[in-house]
Amino acid sequence: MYSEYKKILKERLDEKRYFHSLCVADEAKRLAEKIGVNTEKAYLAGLLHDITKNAPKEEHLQIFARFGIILDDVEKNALKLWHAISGSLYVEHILGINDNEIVDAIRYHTTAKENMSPLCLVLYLADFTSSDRDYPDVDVMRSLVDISFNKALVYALQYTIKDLVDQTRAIHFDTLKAFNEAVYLEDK
Ligand code: DGI
Ligand code: FE
Ligand code: FE
Repeated sequence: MYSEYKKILKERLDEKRYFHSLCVADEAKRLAEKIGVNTEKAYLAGLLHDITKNAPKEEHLQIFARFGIILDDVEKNALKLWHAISGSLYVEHILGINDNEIVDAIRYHTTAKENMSPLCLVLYLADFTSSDRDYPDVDVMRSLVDISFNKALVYALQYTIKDLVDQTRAIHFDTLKAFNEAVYLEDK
């Protein structure tokens, strides 16, 4: 399925990132089934979510200029956040995928945000639990996602925020707002 997109991804991504994209697509489909989200959309969002991950800095900047994107201070200083923005623009305007939910899920797959759509949440979590992932707490994340998406969201954001603090890197407001909202929901 989606052989045209896979061909483009193969050209744009290194082998590891291409494999990661296939794994996230499969995981997004699996998670989508659990909560009644359109599985084809979830697969496609997973497949394309890192499409600009291996792009050089200049290509991100070109895309931002072309579509009038102005980065905020945190984004300016965090190159790792750029591929979510440029990737969503690439998917919408260059691949011509006219699906707001898919474009939005890709846009926020790195920071998450407040009030995420079910598809957005599925993609955010699938990026943490895909079969290629191998970080110290991956087993905890995988068991949490089978219990409660919100518990898994709290854990993923907690893990990300702790890690950023340890590395003395700035935390995006979308990340913080997503964390606060997920925590409030757990406390209810
Ligand atoms: O692209 P992937 O590696 O599959 O995963 P991703 O898109 O979730 O990117 C993960 C990276 O993004 C990781 O190095 C941490 C970084 N990141 C996530 N949220 C924030 C952030 N970096 C900063 N500076 N601030 C954030 O809020
Ligand atoms: Fe990413
Ligand atoms: Fe990813």
